[in-house]
Amino acid sequence: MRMKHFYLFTAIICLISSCSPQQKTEEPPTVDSTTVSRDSPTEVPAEVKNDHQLREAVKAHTPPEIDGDSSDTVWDSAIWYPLDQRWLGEAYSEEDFSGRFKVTWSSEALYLLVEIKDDVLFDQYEDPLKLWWDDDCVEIFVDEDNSGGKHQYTHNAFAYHVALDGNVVDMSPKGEGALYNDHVITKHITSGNTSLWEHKIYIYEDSYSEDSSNTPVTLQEGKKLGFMLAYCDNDSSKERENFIGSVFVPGEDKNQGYIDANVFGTLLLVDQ
Ligand SMILES: [Ca+2]
Ligand SMILES: [Ca+2]
Ligand SMILES: [Ca+2]
Ligand SMILES: [Ca+2]
Repeated sequence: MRMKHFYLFTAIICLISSCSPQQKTEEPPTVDSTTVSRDSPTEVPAEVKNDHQLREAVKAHTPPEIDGDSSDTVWDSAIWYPLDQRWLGEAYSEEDFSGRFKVTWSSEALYLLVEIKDDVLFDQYEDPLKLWWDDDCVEIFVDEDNSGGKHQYTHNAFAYHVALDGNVVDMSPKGEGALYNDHVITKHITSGNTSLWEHKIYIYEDSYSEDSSNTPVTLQEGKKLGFMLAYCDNDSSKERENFIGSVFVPGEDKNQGYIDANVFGTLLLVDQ
């Protein structure tokens, strides 16, 4: 009887121990595959833009006058968005830089009010096409169809650098800087350390060509634009000291906006 019990006991132990490892080997792959499909960004095709930082821009029934004065009625009702994401440079003080902006639109264009507090305004290169990103400038990123994707040497998206002297520069498909002064009407007024910039931005499709005449798109309610804003702050250095944007950029290298429109936020045009 004792031996019988022993065999029965041994058989039960064997059964438990032979089942148990099987369960363990089956479970991990199931967990792993779930984890990969849910969390791995490499699973998402690069050309599909994720609508992160989806914000609404409310239509202006009376567009603002571009004069560097924010007393226009439409600005009263628009909300401030922060310009506070450090993309390049060391940590900075409030006195060194702080910024915020408002946005609105009409069928004709997008409008921006940008308030920048910068202790030193610096324009070291008179030539607007020389190292334009190393002078103090407002940088406006626009992707007309919110497609995302690479745009450095194409017009899939634009990165307009608006300089203190009013010149508007972006990298052209020729791989060199070009003036796009008729794309962005700009005016700013500086009082003490605070500059108030107003911009009217005409929106062009990716079919834009330097070699032909181009018509800006007519904006409509419900349209989504890829959009973000930045400021290049230089106070007297050879190269810009800080680059501060309106969108959180994941990863180590946050200076991605001039290459990749996937990092742009998304602006939804609404009419209230
Ligand atoms: Ca105004
Ligand atoms: Ca500064
Ligand atoms: Ca595009
Ligand atoms: Ca500066």
